[in-house]
Amino acid sequence: MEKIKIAIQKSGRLSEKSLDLLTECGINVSNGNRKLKTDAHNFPMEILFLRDDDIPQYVEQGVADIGILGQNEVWEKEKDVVEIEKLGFGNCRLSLAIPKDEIYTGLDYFNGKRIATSYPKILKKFFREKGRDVKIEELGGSVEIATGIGLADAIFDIVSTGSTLIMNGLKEAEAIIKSQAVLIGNKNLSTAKTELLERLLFRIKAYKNGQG
Ligand code: PRT
Ligand code: ZN
Repeated sequence: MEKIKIAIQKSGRLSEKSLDLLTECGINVSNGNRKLKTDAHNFPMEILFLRDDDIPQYVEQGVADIGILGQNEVWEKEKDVVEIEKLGFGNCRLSLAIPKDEIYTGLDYFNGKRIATSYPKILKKFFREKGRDVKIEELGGSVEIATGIGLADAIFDIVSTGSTLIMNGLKEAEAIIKSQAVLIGNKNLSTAKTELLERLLFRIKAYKNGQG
């Protein structure tokens, strides 16, 4: 029988909750030693454990049929995939933050400033739409230290509680966009896989309704 291949984050903030969601959908996954992939016991599904950054590309290429990841990664990667369903966990926002002693004067503050981020495409698009000129410094991680070491004047990063900003002497200037975990899918699924996706979605929606 055909199986639907789902990509979830191997280890990180969304891993546990992605597996929990499958469990809540009545799909049993044993993942003792975090292999690259494993089969579900009681649903025609194969689970691939990947870095979240790679999931959009794999789903676009059809290496995975569907995937669970943060919308922020979907937007940044700009791959040709469909957003199927919001999942209600992994909530956060993408915000511009500046050194705490600076006086924030609105978006004009950022004119000509250097902004460090791991989300250059989202940021570039934002400032293009707002008609402001900024210099974007792309960083793979530890964006919150960029102002402290003199690499940038501001940062654009994921915020949830805000404590990382405070710890690094920063304050939130603008929350640009909200993000949460979503289910994405390949655009050309076979009929059999589409039916499996429908069965999964039915269970996800039932679970979300139960959650209120
Ligand atoms: O290894 P891999 O590439 O798979 O993982 P990753 O390190 O890229 O991602 P990971 O596990 O950190 O996050 C996965 C997804 O969780 C993100 O893409 C977001 O969609 C979502 N998410 C939700 C968060 C947060 N909340 C969050 N707080 N991702 C990151 N953070 C970080 C943020 O970057 C900052 O450093 O936590 C810090 C801020 O948290 P507060 O609470 O101090 O504001
Ligand atoms: Zn990542």
